[in-house]
Amino acid sequence: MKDVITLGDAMITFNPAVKGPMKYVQSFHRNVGGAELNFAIGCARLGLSTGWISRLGNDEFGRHILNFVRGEGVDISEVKLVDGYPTSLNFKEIMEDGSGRTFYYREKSPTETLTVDSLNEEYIRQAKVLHVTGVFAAVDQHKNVELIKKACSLAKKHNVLVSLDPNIRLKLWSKEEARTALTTILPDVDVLLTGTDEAELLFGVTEMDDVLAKCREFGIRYGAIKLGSDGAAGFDPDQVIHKGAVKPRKVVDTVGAGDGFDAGFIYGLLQNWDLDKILRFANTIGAMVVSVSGDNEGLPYLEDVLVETGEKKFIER
Ligand code: KDG
Repeated sequence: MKDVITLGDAMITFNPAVKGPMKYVQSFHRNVGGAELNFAIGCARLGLSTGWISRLGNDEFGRHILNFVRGEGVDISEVKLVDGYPTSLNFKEIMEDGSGRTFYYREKSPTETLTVDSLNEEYIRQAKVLHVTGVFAAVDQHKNVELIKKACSLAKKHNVLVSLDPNIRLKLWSKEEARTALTTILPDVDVLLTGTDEAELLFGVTEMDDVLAKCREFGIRYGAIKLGSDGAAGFDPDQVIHKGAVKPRKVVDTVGAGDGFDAGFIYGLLQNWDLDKILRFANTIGAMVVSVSGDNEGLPYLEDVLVETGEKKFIER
């Protein structure tokens, strides 16, 4: 039995060795990225049993990602290496303030070979949570939206909680395409973990109360609106709470912070923590992620988060 499963695209992420405009960067560090994969790694590091459904190119980069994910303790029994589709690449530009841009080379993603028929119902049935995001939906819109909808409907059939992070990447699709596609997924969503811009794009409203009303309309029971340096507002069936941000030691690279937040939120939900504690935990993880370079390198182990929140004493080993 898995606590959490997710499905998505991954890529080799080339992190710049120096900050500043990419056209002047001479060398890069080869790492791994992908929103859903970052989430899976975050969950696994916290101690959740986690599975990732994907396809990678049958090439050296694909094998590197597979080994990396296996090493993180994420179940890869639903990942295959496929011929004819090179593993996707992503070059990152990071500016001095930690903000950045991404340059994708993922026109023909190996996940194009992941079809509705390849979904393993049993794998979904045995999980507690299925996490999906708009990144995967956007990579191969027409097919992947159907695929995600099918995965969600199997999850609902077997009482598996569905969580969605819209994670809208406007390099991959237009606002209109994102809204239309993600709205068709919303009726199956139990947990929504979103940014403010994304909530506005999805629901056409900006005020928190209106966003929450929309969530309730769709039957979304839990969730959070990620407010960046203002923390997050969370809701459950009984309450809405705003929790201020945890100050990062240093903002080095903001990519992946939202995925880390999501992992923390789902972890807390599975522990039956109260909303206040969940938000504090998730915010702490977000702050830890931004203080390290890389999409998932800053994702903490459970013990590290507890040291950060002061619940555990740091023991030097
Ligand atoms: O959420 C972080 C991701 O955006 C990053 O790892 C790369 O999946 C990625 C993407 O498509 O941008």
